[in-house]
Amino acid sequence: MTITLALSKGRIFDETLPMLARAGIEVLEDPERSRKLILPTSRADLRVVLVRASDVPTYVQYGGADLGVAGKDVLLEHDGTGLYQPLDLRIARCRMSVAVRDDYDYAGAVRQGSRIRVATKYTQTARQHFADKGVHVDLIKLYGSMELAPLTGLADAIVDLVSTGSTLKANHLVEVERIMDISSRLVVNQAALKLKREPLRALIDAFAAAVAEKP
Ligand code: PRT
Ligand code: MG
Repeated sequence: MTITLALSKGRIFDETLPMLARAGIEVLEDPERSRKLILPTSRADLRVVLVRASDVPTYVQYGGADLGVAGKDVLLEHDGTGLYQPLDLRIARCRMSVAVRDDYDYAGAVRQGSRIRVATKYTQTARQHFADKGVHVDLIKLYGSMELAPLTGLADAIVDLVSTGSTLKANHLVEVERIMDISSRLVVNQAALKLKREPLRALIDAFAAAVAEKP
């Protein structure tokens, strides 16, 4: 019975690696050097598949992978049917925030009840956030480089992930609201959890032990 773990290249892969190592599992190929999308591990019954970060829930939901690691940002935009989320891995941490140009009076616009144009990849989360605040927004869906939107006049504000804040700073943007803290979660296919119960439970427990060891 082979188990397939879906990861995205970059920070999620890099931060999941040490957690696997604590469980005695080594990924046998480096995704930055190889063009392979299926990577063997030191355990014959476990393989890693590399997918786009936003595709991880889809792979797991439809059984293309038994489990995966996905950011809360991605999961909130995805309909969670068929996904079991047993664990916050506390990796790839950042926050989701509202940011504007440093010369834009966000508080004033909100106070006056103006309609604000907001560009984001995270339309569900943004819609919910502004609805909760009673702020009227027009949402513009983007797939990347959100920081550019306020600089070009496409939008008044963006909703994006912030980690060090240096991307905002480099583009003369300021964080005006923190919406929520973000970290990556383990997601498991519910049908697989029944069919491959023993090995999946063991893996989830190993991840849980690795999380518990984290400072
Ligand atoms: O890059 P790609 O388009 O393939 O997909 P992706 O951007 O969804 O993947 P990836 O690997 O970049 O991010 C995977 C997950 O890491 C996200 O879903 C988040 O849960 C998490 N994460 C943690 C982050 C960041 N920190 C982060 N800083 N994802 C993105 N960023 C970006 C942010 O969007 C902004 O452009 O980094 C920039 C800000 O960083 P600072 O340090 O300058 O503030
Ligand atoms: Mg990225």
